[in-house]
Amino acid sequence: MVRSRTLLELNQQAYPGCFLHRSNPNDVARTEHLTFICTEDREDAGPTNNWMAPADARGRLEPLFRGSMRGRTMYVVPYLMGPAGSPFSRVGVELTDSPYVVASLRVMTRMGRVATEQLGTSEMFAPGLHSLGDLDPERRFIMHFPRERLVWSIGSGYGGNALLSKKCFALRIAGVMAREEGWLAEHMLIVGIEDPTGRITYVTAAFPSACGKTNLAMLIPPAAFEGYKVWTVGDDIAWLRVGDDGRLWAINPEAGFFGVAPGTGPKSNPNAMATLDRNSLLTNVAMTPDRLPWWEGIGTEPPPGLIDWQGRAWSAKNGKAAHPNSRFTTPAKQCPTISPALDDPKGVPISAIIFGGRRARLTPLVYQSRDWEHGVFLGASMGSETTAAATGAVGVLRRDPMAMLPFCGYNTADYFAHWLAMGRRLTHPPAIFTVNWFRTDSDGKFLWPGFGENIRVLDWIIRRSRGEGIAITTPIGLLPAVRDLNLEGLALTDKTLAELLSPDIPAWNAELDEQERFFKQFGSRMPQGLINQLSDVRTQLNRVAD
Ligand code: TSX
Ligand code: MN
Repeated sequence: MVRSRTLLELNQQAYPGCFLHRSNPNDVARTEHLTFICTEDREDAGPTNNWMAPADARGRLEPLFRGSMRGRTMYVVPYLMGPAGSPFSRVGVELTDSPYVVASLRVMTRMGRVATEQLGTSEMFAPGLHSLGDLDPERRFIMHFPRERLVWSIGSGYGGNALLSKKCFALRIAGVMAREEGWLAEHMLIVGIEDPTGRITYVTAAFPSACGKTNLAMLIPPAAFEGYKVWTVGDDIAWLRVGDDGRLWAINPEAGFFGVAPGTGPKSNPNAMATLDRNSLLTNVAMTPDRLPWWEGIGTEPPPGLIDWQGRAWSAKNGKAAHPNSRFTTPAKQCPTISPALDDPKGVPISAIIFGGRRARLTPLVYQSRDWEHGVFLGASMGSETTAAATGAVGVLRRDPMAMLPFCGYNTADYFAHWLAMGRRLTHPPAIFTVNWFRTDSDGKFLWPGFGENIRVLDWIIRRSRGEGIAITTPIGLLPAVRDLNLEGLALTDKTLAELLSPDIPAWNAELDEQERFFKQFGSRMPQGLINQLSDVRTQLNRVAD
């Protein structure tokens, strides 16, 4: 790859085993409009997915695949999702003509013999076919055939379009398998939070993109929280099942992190910086004359002679030096806070599930659901404001249930029903919470310091999940008593705290209208339980208002 300039060697003294990859400039992000769920019945894909009949999809792609690998090497990549020897792990096989994809899968999955040994004589693997094709967006498709557990992807070499283990298999296809087999494949980080008594409480958290999921997964508590430590189990995907003990158990099916580089630096995420400085791929970042990787937010000023992500000399008038969706691909086991449980075949027991979003107004810093069904409602009605990192308008509210909108491989209403059914099997369900690190004041300034200080919120969450801590019942859910949040060492005024912790009740009715509109698109497939949750909140709100 170095010889063919698919990879450029980075400075091997400072970044041993690290290489830069520059993708085609028209191929820098997942392409949701070219991503399809191919089921016989359109309703099984649902209104939030692109749909194509399986025969039509095959007919469209067969001519594109025919001869597409001619003159290239085809790699056959068996990989294991989940710890070796775990009954909850699954095998995939990707055929690809991209050596960059192979190298990425080597970091992101457990590749090779460990996978074929786990498979044994079974034929239960998820097949994936991938070709770069000609990289023309007009001939780019990512097709999912849930019935055959099959993915066909052509025309893109990028991340979630091409590493079929990740979004295609571990979320969309595994989600279909999970529904049939009674488990969940979720877009969630997993962390263990150790408190000063040495007890570790595991939580999962679902956030849409641009909310700092990887940063939260690698959080370092501030000085006031001596004795607390966050153990990183995963930053993107959780496979969840009901254990024999009636609790929810999680594994991270991945073995690496595919994180957004810009904004990652020694202040925002020192653990990520210490992870990615060896044996890592950097995609579409800038490079200094010393061949060091560079991106906006890495903590240094852009040095003279900087080369941008497209290999051009950079100057301030060129805009960003690194692509906003530039990435690091780095082994999880190099993370200083990696949890030994990453390789535990039984996974970790989950005490709390967190749903988060980016909301400048309205939603409080944190609140707890009344019960599982109300918690599923909180997940299903999630919304987040768009940032410059995504395409389209900035600051627009986008509904993103459980942060799964682009990753649910079947009808999202059926997915909600599956969440409700899972709850009925959990005799010890995790407590469910909503968080919002992004509340702003009238001047647009962030009210909450975020980052490491979020441990203060996590501390309340883990105490609540044990049945401790103090909450105030409100129409929207259970809010923390201000005196029950450990705010030692933080200089927040009473006014700021009140603003952070109070729901905007008058505005909440409009929010419910929006949520209702979102639910209505699913018609009669929408579970009645969630419709009831919505009207319960409305009734309680208006009782308070009266
Ligand atoms: O990742 C973030 N987290 C979670 C960290 C564990 N970000 C970055 C989001 C983009 C990916 C945050 N940004 C967080 C946060 O908690 N909070 C904010 C908003 C914010 C930004 C800058 C400051 C404070 C809050 N700076 C100062 O207060 C100096
Ligand atoms: Mn993700």
